[in-house]
Amino acid sequence: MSDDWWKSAVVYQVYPRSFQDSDGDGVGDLRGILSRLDHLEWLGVDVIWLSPIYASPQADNGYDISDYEAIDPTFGTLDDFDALLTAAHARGIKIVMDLVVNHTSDEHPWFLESRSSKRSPKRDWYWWRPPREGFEPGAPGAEPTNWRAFFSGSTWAYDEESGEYFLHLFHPKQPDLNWENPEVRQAVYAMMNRWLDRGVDGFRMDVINLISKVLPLRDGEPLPGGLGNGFPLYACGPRNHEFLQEMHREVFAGREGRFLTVGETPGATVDDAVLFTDPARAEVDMVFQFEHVDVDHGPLGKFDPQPLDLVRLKAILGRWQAALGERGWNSLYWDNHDQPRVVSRFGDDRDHWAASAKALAAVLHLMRGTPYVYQGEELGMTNAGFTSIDQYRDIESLGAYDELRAMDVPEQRILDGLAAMSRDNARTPVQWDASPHAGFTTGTPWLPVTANHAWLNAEAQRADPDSVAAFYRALIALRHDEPVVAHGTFAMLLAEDPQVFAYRRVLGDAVLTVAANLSGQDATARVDAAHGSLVLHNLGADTTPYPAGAGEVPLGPWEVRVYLARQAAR
Ligand code: ISL
Repeated sequence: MSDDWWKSAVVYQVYPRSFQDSDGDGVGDLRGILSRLDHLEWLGVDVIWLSPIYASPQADNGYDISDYEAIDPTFGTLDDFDALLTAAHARGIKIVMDLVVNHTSDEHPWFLESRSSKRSPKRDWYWWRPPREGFEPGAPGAEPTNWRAFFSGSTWAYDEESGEYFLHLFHPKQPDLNWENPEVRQAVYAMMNRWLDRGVDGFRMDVINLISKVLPLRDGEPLPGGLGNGFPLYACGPRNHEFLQEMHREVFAGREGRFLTVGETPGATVDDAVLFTDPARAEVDMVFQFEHVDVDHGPLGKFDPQPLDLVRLKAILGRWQAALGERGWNSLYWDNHDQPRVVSRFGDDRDHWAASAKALAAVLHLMRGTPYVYQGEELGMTNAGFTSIDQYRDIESLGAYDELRAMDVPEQRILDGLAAMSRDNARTPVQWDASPHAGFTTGTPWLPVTANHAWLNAEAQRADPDSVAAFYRALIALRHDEPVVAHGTFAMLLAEDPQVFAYRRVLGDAVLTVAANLSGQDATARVDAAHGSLVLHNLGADTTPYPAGAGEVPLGPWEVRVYLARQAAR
């Protein structure tokens, strides 16, 4: 297996809470995942990325960790984990763990110790600061900087005991670790090493571009509402690359195994990503960029979504394709546990549900990079359809609701924004079958199962060769069988076309042409001729070789055609 085996791999993200429950408590667990490995093997994925299963108060569904080396009882035991790892490996599937080390839970012993006294040896493991000069401790405006937290409010929480504030870029239950302190870094590396010794195959690193803050901490540009934008002062900060190179040396460098590392890097530019992923720099294999999933955010932010501008989306993805590939590497994703369902967001989940799910899958998977499938995406699962605030569980959604209400945004507008964009859209239980709770649990699911599971479910789709799931399976097989998919060059075609997403991949004598109509109206893709066979198609059984006419591919609503030709190397 070569060092860059992950270039031809497909990763499947499991969000354990919503994947499969085995004990009837309504929350998914490790034994549940074990019982569904058949599905993942059938799909053909190479790697599972497991969202956090560590001990956690679950304020942010496990992204608030109180013990990095224990399994949360909700999900099972270390024995259950080992059994899952062994069973996955036996099927040739690797497991990549979520690594959440920008912050811990406020219930982590490190933080409890840090909080216990100003003289605690771990005081400096977190970011403690006195109130702003001239302000009474705890008084409005006394926060050490004006930064706005990701999930609403200030990034600073006041601790009455010591009269100081601690930093939390996310929720107050997620205090930021101080990566300037070498003991913190060594503790993280030691923990990572123990997981690798246990047999895991790598890490997905949560917000790993936020770990280095600009010193001294200072105010950001003012935002409407009184707080400020600290983002430029902690995203891709001054020591970010140094820390990742150190991590690589301390954790991965001496090991024999073949790992996958992917850094989650909100706000990273293409130039940042090249630095993070250039193999010569030994940082991470790839990063999750956000430009393409922020494309529809409106003036009020994420919960103010705008119609998709396809030309803009293609320009963003094309730019990432051009910059990463020879040097550095892309990850490819539409969905994860923080994003709404792509078929509801960029597709058409009413009139062209299956076709649009497949067309979006094809344009994503056949670009250059490593594709990620988020659980249920392979079934074309849709947004949750919640209409009232009581139905939401996600702290980001609940925080945004309160904040937008306080800004006098009309309630219906907020609810529409949440219905389109809430993270809970991705978190409803996986729809395994048509039974009352979709085969997810025998109890009451922690978040309701979407009603369309009666017809939209894995059991039905695995029996149907034309299903969305069968199409994902074919895409994954194509990547495994045809090296041009993983390794070919990329050229965007028809960049200005507002309906068609088309591109060409070339490797040696193989030429792969992808033409997709991402609209509900007929379209024509004028892509220059390269004779070949139709290897994937999402509508009916047409196998017309390309081109049908002179370099013109007629495309019905949401139709995608993928042609593979062999020709003399260019
Ligand atoms: O989902 C988001 C808000 O729109 C993102 O800003 C998200 O918070 C950001 O991508 C970081 O996400 C990761 O870290 C968070 C956690 O809540 C997310 O689930 C995780 O993916 C804090 O650990």
